[in-house]
This record gives sequence, structure tokens and C-alpha cells, in this order.
Amino acid sequence: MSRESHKETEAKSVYDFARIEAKWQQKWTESKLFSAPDNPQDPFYLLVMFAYPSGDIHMGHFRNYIIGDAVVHYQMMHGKDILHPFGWDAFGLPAEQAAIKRNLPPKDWTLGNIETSRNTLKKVGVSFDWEREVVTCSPDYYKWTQWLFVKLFENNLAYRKTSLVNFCVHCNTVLANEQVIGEGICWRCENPVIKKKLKQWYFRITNYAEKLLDGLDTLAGWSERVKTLQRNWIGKSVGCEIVFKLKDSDIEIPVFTTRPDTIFGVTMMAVAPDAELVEQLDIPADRREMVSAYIEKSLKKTEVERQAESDDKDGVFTGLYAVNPLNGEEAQLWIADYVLASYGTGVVMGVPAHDQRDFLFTRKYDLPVKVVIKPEGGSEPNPGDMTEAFVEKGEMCNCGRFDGLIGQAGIDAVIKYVEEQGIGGARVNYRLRDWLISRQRYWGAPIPIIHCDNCGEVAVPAEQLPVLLPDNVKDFIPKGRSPLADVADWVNVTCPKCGATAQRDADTMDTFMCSSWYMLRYSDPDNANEIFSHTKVHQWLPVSQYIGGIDHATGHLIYFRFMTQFLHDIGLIDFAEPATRLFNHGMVNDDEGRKMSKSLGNVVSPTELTKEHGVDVCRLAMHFTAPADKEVLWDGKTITGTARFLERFFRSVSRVTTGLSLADLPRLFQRNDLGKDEWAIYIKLNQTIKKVTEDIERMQFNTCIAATMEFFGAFAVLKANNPLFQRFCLTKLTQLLAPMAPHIAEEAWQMLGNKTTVFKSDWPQHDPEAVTFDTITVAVQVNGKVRGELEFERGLDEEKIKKLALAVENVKRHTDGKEIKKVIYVKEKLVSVVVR
Ligand code: ANZ
Ligand code: ZN
Repeated sequence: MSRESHKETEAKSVYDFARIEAKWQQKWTESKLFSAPDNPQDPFYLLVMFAYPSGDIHMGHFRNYIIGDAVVHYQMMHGKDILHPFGWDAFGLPAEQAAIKRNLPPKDWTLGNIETSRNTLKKVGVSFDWEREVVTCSPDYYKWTQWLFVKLFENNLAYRKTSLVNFCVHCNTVLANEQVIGEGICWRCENPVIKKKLKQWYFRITNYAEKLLDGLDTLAGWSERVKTLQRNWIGKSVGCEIVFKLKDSDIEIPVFTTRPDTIFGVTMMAVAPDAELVEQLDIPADRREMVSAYIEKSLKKTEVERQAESDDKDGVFTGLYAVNPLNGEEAQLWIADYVLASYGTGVVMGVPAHDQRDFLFTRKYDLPVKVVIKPEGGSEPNPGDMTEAFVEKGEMCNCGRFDGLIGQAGIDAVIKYVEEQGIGGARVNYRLRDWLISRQRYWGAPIPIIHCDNCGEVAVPAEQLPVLLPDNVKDFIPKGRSPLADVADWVNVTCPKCGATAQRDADTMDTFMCSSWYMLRYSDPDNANEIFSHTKVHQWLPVSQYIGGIDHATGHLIYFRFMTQFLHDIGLIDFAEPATRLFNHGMVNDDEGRKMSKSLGNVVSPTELTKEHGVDVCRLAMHFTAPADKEVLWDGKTITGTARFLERFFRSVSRVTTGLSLADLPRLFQRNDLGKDEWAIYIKLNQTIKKVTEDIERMQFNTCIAATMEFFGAFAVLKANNPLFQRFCLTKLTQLLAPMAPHIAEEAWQMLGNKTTVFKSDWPQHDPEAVTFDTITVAVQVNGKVRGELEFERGLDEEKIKKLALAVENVKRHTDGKEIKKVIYVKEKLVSVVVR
């Protein structure tokens, strides 16, 4: 038997992970260790974004959930009462597409996937409280989603309007702006998105724009990155509205501008091709054909294409003129697709001298340029010499009575003037649009509205909720309207107000609605009478730590804040923000660098991997691969090192426990009794405790693991003769590993003589004296490349330093199977290893 295979047999016999995992998972369930208590004293609510049930969970989910799990374990060891729930974002398009493809009802497909995924999550031992599971497609959940819709409707925050919407021809459904990705393609099927006119439901989230912005300032536990993404998404812009007139007509042309100080420089006006104004214009006959051809071409473009930073902006002259209300000058009125109908008033006053886009446009079409701002106290640029717009603020010139005003003073003076003249005034504009709710799909929560010829839109009364999704829908193939519209016995009802025959709204809700309030339901998941009890929701919320991908920054994370603020405003809850702390983990990519996701077909399930190596090895390897907030390229390469580490750790524990007869708890040894090596280990241990604690607080699990490995290396290399001390060290190390390797830690904890679960033990505290001890850090190189770092007590002898250096995990990875030719120690600087 070779040395290698002997080692492997030995490893397997010490660490029988299948048995250990099953044993502890059963114990946790039986003892309800991870069930949230009814009356928490010191609550900690850890929430991970719930999952869309498509097949089985993959390594991306695995990573997200083990990060949350580690925090839960850690907080539990700080005496917190934990709520760590899980659920399923179970409505949505893929279920319908699967139904069409496989001829299987969406419900069966969804519930089957939930079953599979739940089993996998249980097998990897994530500490979810399964008694609180919520499933958004279950009637006892969507009853309350519908109830919320009605509340919004009653508060005038839900309304219907006809508009041009993003439409995916392939999925045959409307998409919200954030579901249109990249160059205007559908987030689901990646086909181009077009515009279509439809009458649909919207939530007035724009009423909350200011509150959503202000709230961000209170969220100290959210990253600046997410807050900036949200601020930009909401896109507050402070400016002025000014009403121009169409020449020889009563038609008014209001514009929104952030630079009213440039109004004397207007030489052209541009209207969005899809703005309402366009329909009112009486285009001269000789231009009509050209204009409609241009409009048709523009409407085929996506918003992204229209706004692209290209220099080639085009448009078409309408043959009409607008009149500048401040100086009476006439400006050509153009239609140009760089102007968006949905922003401001859908019209731009063109100031080529001071706006680069307008400048390029006028150069292209040879329109006049008029300078009205110059550098303060300087001279006016000559329009003919300009190669680009002068966009800075400055001194107004050629502006009559406003000449000489500078920067903001000029802006304020013009705003004051237009207000006095009754032709406009200060305005705040937001990029944020109202939230489009309607989907022409089957697999969603039906919109609880009945359309009556007498009464108009009538909300389904609370006692009639939920409006159940009918089971007798056979045909999900998209026809441009909701499949529910064709279910006559479902659609045709009587009006709850007047009793006349009426029709249900056949659309279903955007699934972001289902996930906008799930965090609240976990506090009281079985409540049949209320959306949640006031007491229970305040026992746990706001969420202490929320964890999810950065990709939700402007979608879900805005909606769930909006819903919380709404519920706060109507008095249902006392807090206005749903989550105190937010952590965004990085995505898991496959070895070709693509995001792992079902739709790309590159999904690796944790099941196979954990079967082969054990759950804790995979957990540790995943944590160790990269910092939790960075993307990881999952190739499984960290598995070998972490497996070896856990095996050696476990073997040390079993040696300490089999050979010794110790009292139940390791009595404290005397620090004075420690030998020189032991003292070095003691210092390292305390530094490790400090580092792991700080790193977990910062959600930095990869460095935690590196630190525990380094400590274990020192423990193995240096001599710890005192059995009490050995046991002390392994006990602390077990606790430090528990958040990341829960099963093996429980087993080790028991072997070390403890009767209760490691998660009810107190998190180790470092000895403040030991960590201030004088240490030095040196780099460790292998063949000239830095592969690791080593920290040790000043004065440790050279031989030991070299041994420690060789035990560093990443150094071992580069020396494994190679012959070590030389190890050189450059005092207090470097250990250099030469291998061949
Ligand atoms: C004249 C002007 C002169 C402008 C100047 C800027 C500089 P933000 O900051 O993003 O709010 N604008 C207004 N409505 C628009 C629309 N529907 N589509 C495209 N552009 C539009 O930008 C506000 C500025 O964007 C406005 O101020 C307007 O151009 C343009 F020296 O008005 B400005
Ligand atoms: Zn009626």
C-alpha cells in the first residue's frame, strides 16, 4: 500500500461525514434548535433572498445560503434568538413555459421543484426554520398579496392607464423597465423587446420617490454601492418647467430643463416621437410622409438604443415653429428620438451652445448656435469657432435684463421670472417610473378587481379573497392576452357593489409584488385572519441582516422598501425600512466565467459534490474560494486543501479524546505553566479568535478560514505537550469553525466532552494580553512567487518558522508532490521555498 492511499483510508475512517451529517441534522430537527422562539428576548432576523423554484438549487444558491447560515450560527453563539426562514418565489413565467413544453400544469411543475430543492437544502444542513416556509403561489399567501393590492387601490396608489409598454413577443408579456436588459432585450428569453399599447395597472411608486431617497440616508448598514444604484435609479433632478407656444396656435409646449439660465440660447426644440404632443401637431402636407416614416423607425428602437452615447443623433423637422416666451424668438420644432416621452414633458428646448447633444444635432443639420453663457468675467466664445458645447455654468450674456448673473443666481432669477409671468416654475423630476403591475399571464396572483359597467373598477371585498387561480386552464400558449380571459366561468361574475353582471380583471400581478412583502409574512406565516399580527411583526422586524445578489439593487430592493413605507404610512407597522443591514454576495460563475443559472444550462447541483466530499468540506471550500462579496469562479479547486484540513483537524480531536481521561469541561490550565512553544500557540490562538470574530462581522469568511488553517498549522508544528492545553486549543478551534463547518464542529464538540450543542456555547473571547504580544509578519514565497503570509511571535526560532511556512495552505498547494530543495529565512522579512 502506498503512503498516499494509506493516508486516504485513514482519513475516511476518522471522518465518516455521511453518518455525522445525518446524525446532527436529525438532532437539530428533533431539538428544534433552529426553530424561531415565540417570544424572542434578543432577536436576530437573518433573511436570505428566497428562491425561484426551477429544478434543483445550484452552487449559486448554495453559496448564498451558507453565508447566511454562518451568520446565524455565529449570532446564536452570541446568545441571540434567531429567525432564519425560507420560502419560494413560486409564481412566474418559467413555470408556464415548462407547462407548455412538458404538458404539465404549472402548479405541479412548481411544487415538484420546491420538493426537490427543499430536500437538497435539508441535506446540506442549512439552519432554516422550515416551519415558517412560505410559498407565494399558495392561496393562503397570495390572498394577502391581493389584499395588499386592494389596500394600494383604496389609497389611490393603484391605477390603470393606457401606455406604450415594453413587450416581449416571445414571452408574449409586458416587461417592467428593469426587466429589459442590455441593449433592450428580455431578461428571461433574451429576445428583443418592442413597444405595445395596452391598458394596465400601475402602482404610484413615484409618490414615494422622495421617501425612498430620504430613507437611504438612514440605512447605515447598506453599502454605498447599492445606495448609489438606487439614487441613480430614482434619478432626482431639480430644474424648471417653462411653457413655450406653438407658432400661430394655442398649443402649449412645456419643457423641463435643468438650465433655465440658457433659455435665451434656444435655437431649436425637439419632441419625442412617442410624445402625446406629436398627435396634436398639424404637420404641413409636404413633410407628413417623412415625419411618419421617422416616427415609425424610432418606435422600433429600444429606450437604451435611443439614449446610447453615440454622436449620431438624428431627427426630422416638422415644418412648425415654437415661440420662446422670454424673447419671442422662433425656434424650429423637430422630432428626435434621443428625447424620451416618459421623462419630463417629453420635449427638450435645444441649446446647442451649452448642451453637447444639442450641439451635435445642430451641427449635423446646420442649425444656428447662439451663445448665452460665458466664463465668468471672460469673453464670449464665437459660435463659428466652437468645436464642442460650453457646458459649464457661467455668466449670462445676450440675455437682456439677466446679463451678468452668474451660475445659480441666473437660474434662480429665470425661475422667479417665469413664475411671475405664469409660464412655468421650479420642478423636481424623477427618472423613476410608476411600477407596472399587470402581466398577461396565467401563473401569477390574479388582480383582485372586477370591472363593472355601472361602477367602474371595483375591488374584490376582503371576505371574498383570495381570488383563486382557476385550475381548468388548459391552454397557456400566449395569445397576447391573459389565458384567464378565456375562462368564462371564472371571468364572468356579479359586481360586488351593484350586483350587475361584471368581469374580473384577467391579468395577474408582476411577481415582484409577491416578493415585496414576504419578509413580513415570515413573522407570522400561518395567520389566516390578518396579513400578520402587529405584535409578531414587531418582535422580529426590521430584518437584522438581509443577504442577496447585487442584481436586485434596483428591482426587488426598491419594491420591498416601497411596500414597507406604504404599510408604515397606513399604520400597519412602526418601521419604515425593511432591513437594517444588507449584504450583497457575489455571483457564482462556471469555469467559463458565466453566471451560473438555470437559463444558461450551466448549473452544478451541490448534491453530487457533497455526496463525494461531505457537506462541510464543500461549505469550507466555497467560503474559501473568494471573499463573499466577490464573484467566484467555481471549479472546485479549493476542495482538496479544505478536505485535508478538516480531516487533520478531526484526527487531532479524536486523538485528544481517545487517549485521555479528562473531566467534562477543559479546566483552565495555568498560563504560567505553558512552555515556549505552547506560549507561541496560545498567542496565535488568541490572534485567530480576534481575527475570525472581526472577519465574520465583516462577512469575510475566506480570510477566517485562512486564519483557522494557519492556526492549526502552528498547532501541529509546534509542541503542545500539556493535554489540557491541547484540548483547550481544539475546543476553541471547534467553536471558530462551527459557523462554517457545522456538522463536523458538532461532532468534535461532543468528542471533546461537551453535552450541549456547540451553537449554544459562548463564542470565544480573545485574551487581550495575548493579542498585543509583539509579532511579526513575513511573506512566504515558492520559487520566487509570494504564496502566503505568516504571522508569529518575535523571537521564534528559525527552524520552527520554516516549518510553519511550509504548513501554510496555499504554500502546500504549490509544494505538493514536488521536491523541496531549499528553505531560506530572511530574518523578519521572508521565507523563501525552492522546489523542483
Ligand atoms: C436645456 C438645457 C441646456 C439642458 C443645457 C441641459 C443643458 P437631467 O439632469 O437628466 O434631469 N431633457 C429634458 N427632458 C428630456 C427628455 N424627455 N429626453 C431627453 N432629454 C431631456 O437632464 C435634464 C436635461 O435633459 C434638461 O435640461 C433637457 O436639456 C434634457 F445647457 O434643457 B436641458
Ligand atoms: Zn357595479
